Amino acid sequence: MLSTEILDGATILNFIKDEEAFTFAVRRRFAELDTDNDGLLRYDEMLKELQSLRVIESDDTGTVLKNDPAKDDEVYRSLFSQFDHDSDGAVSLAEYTAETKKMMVAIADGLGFSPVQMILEDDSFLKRAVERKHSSTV
Ligand SMILES: [Ca+2]
Ligand SMILES: [Ca+2]
Repeated sequence: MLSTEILDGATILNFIKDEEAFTFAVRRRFAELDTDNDGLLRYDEMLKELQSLRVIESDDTGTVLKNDPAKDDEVYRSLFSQFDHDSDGAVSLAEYTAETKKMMVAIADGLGFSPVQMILEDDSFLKRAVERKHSSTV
């Protein structure tokens, strides 16, 4: 499921700074992706995550870009190698956590203080950041 949410950099950074909430979300997502439960994410297991990262990719004006199927495989493989720090062909929980944090910070930096509309997957990290913001502002 996809939904449209308003997001700014502070929302994402606050989520990352909340070590407990962030670690919990990372572990839960990792377990969801690790379909054979061997504690490692291989390329085909990571594909779903990489696809959700592509959805939030945006140009300079903050517009969400549609995926380009022709270039997708190449892009996903290069994203995967970014996660796979030791290049052993699999992403460990430590690699996944480190890289996810880095990407969230990069996205937050890109957003700055001006909120933008983003299309988010229901189980994505950014969606959880938004949900966390809603629940903490009550
Ligand atoms: Ca696995
Ligand atoms: Ca690795």
